[in-house]
Amino acid sequence: MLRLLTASLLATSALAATAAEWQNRTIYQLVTDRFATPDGSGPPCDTGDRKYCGGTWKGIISKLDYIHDLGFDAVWISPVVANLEGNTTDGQAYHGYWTQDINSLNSKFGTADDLKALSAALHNRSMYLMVDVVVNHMVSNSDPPDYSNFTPFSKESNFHPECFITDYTNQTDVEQCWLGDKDVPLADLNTEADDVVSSLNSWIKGLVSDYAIDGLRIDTVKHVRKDFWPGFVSSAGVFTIGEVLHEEPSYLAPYTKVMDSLLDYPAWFTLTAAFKNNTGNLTALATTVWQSQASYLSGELMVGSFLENHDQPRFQSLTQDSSLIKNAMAWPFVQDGIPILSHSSERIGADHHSYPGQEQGYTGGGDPSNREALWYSGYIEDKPLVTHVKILNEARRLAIAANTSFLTTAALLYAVSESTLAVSKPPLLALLTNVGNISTAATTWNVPDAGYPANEVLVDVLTCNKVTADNSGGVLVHATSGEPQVLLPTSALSASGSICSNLAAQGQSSSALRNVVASALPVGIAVALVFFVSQLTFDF
Ligand code: ABC
Ligand code: CA
Repeated sequence: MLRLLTASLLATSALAATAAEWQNRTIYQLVTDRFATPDGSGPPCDTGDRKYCGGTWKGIISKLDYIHDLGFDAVWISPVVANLEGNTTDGQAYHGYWTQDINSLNSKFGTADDLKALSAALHNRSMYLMVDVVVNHMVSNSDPPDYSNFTPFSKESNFHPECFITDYTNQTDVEQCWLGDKDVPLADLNTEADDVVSSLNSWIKGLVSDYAIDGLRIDTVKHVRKDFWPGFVSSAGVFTIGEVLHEEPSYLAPYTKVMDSLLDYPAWFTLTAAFKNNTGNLTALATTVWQSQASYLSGELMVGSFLENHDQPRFQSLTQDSSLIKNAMAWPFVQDGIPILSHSSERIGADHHSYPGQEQGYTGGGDPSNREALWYSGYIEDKPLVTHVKILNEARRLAIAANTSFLTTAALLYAVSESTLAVSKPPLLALLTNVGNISTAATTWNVPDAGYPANEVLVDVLTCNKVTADNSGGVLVHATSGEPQVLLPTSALSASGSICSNLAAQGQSSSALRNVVASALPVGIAVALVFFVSQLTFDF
């Protein structure tokens, strides 16, 4: 009975709101139009056409088991509001970023009930819903825009005067001039005007509560004045992660004070450069991380870490080297911050060429060729990189369970050279290299201060090979074919888990179990509390 009540409660309310509650999660990013169709069909979808292909919220519901199987417990979906209809020189609004009416939903993706059902289906699996939102602009296919097409901002005075951004070093330009071009202008909202601000704030409050949204990904954050954000974020009342597309940690740092989290773009730039070939520089990645750890409000602990997204060329378009790919894919899962995997990441695998028409997608560069329909993949899980992702998710979960301060302790970066890097987040030690899979050079990670108990038995969870710490707890490991290693003590493994479970240390399983129970407890209490409060509200 209690179980039933709890389940129905979860179905109708947001599970969680705060940054702390998002921190132990991993996020699966999908492009709603390209993820799954409601009837399971696989219509043709040529990314180059830039047209709607048929993915919907109902489609996402039908494939939640797939996302859950991969080990993710949060899903970031495309913007949900009504967009510009019809064709433009840049195609259709299939990505959802071309807002016309913030008070209506994008009917191409489904109905209000469908979106509520998606939210409920996620909550029933104890997963979170993250919705992408845009407040910087409304989008038109004429210049000047026909402002009467916009809701509720139907007056020219709701917008900054038209000027396209030309100088990205001029912050006033970046904030008050327009993105896009004369063919598809992104009319820049006057976010200095009080009426615009209050409309946006009450809109976001309503959206979050109507659809029981657990968190927001906020678009184009650097294009709106910084002091707009605290009011918006507090109106939203849930976790917020912002997009500030810039290479420099020093540019992002002030934005870490106005919302919970930022996408870790600076590290993405150096991550990509570090692993795209064997002449990349891992020291540069470490330097970016050190700068971010030193200058962001919560260091790197609250960033959203990613290798791919819908705006950037897929990593596999830069290299086909399986070791480089595995190293780069490991990064978001082994560092500080919240791992995010874009739905394009897991599709590569030895068998991808068996899907007709996929060639372009698998080597695709940037927008729009990085936005392929996932239905071409058949959602097959038996692929090397799908397994890689599952293990990385599980390893992170085990590390969190084994160390209550895992999420609040900054990673230490060791053994840094141009070709090697060790990332220590006890009890996890990740060993990365960019020498590549044809490397015959002797590559060694030497981490004398890894901090393990003397002679602790560790396991590389990617291979289940054992590694033993030396008598001062240090680790010295040789790479094989440029593969990464992700080490955990056998005591952190779970005998009933899915990775290297036969190596789970005997006699340690009860302590591991205790930790799991301890970390599950607050969730139980929270659920009970929410239930209690909702009963109160109901009664009065
Ligand atoms: C459409 C077409 C594209 C075409 C483009 C011009 O127009 O589809 O083929 O190339 C949405 C759609 C896009 C669409 C745009 C515009 O709208 O998804 O397909 O492109 O109509 C966010 C979202 C993004 C979304 C929007 C708009 C914003 O994630 O999906 O796009 O709501 C800027 C913004 C950033 C934005 C991005 C697309 O544009 O800041 O928020 N993303 C420099 C600037 C960046 C700028 C970037 C653009 O160029 O500094 O601010 O991003 O490419 C480094 C430098 C960086 C530099 C990069 C490119 O290189 O250090 O500074 O970034 O070396
Ligand atoms: Ca703006």
